[in-house]
Amino acid sequence: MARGKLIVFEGLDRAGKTTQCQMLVEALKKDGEKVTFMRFPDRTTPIGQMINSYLSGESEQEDHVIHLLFSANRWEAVPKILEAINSGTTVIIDRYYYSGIVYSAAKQNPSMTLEWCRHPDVGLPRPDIVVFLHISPEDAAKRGGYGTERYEQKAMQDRVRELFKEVRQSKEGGDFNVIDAGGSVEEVQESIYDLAKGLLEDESGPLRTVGEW
Ligand code: 2DT
Repeated sequence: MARGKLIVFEGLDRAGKTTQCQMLVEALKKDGEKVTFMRFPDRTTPIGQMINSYLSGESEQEDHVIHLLFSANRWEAVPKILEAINSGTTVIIDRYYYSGIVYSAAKQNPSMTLEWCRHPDVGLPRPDIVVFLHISPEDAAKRGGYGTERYEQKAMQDRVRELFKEVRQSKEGGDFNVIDAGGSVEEVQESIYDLAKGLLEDESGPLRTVGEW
């Protein structure tokens, strides 16, 4: 039996990640594919509840601590991810460690470079592809204001945009497939669906792990 694939969605707020992710899951299920959906942060676990309380502003955490909690929230899901993939189920994830490193580095804490932020995630399952939904600042603005959670402010989002660019230019940039998210929901979905179908048809080697930069 072929292993399942690991597909991650990333992008800025307002790019339509969650909608597109869920549409892809439904479309692939309709085709009879075995797929499962996950998202990070997973706010349902005890660690996830601490993250949720931080994001909503109910609690404070030191910058490094919250960074490590986000990473721990991924590590605690690894057995589930591997089990699915090994049993032939494709795992589709809304945000992963790329969000983890860029949002933390965007805080501009002097000891939290992209490289430092990336360390705790080294060894995680590495996605077969990253679907990066690209949206211009103008189009993002047209889609309405930001929400009320921590990080949902323009200055932070501008830094996140720049840092995502750096990640896409790094050694693992080849994993990224940049999709223009400025079109209609249906147009964007069509490009993503084609990309995912191509991947599912591909023979693939063993699942890789996230390596050092
Ligand atoms: P959602 O709006 O998608 O629930 O994201 N974030 C996310 C981090 O700072 N570090 C991480 O590791 C992850 C996965 C991005 C909530 C916010 O959490 C940020 C937005």
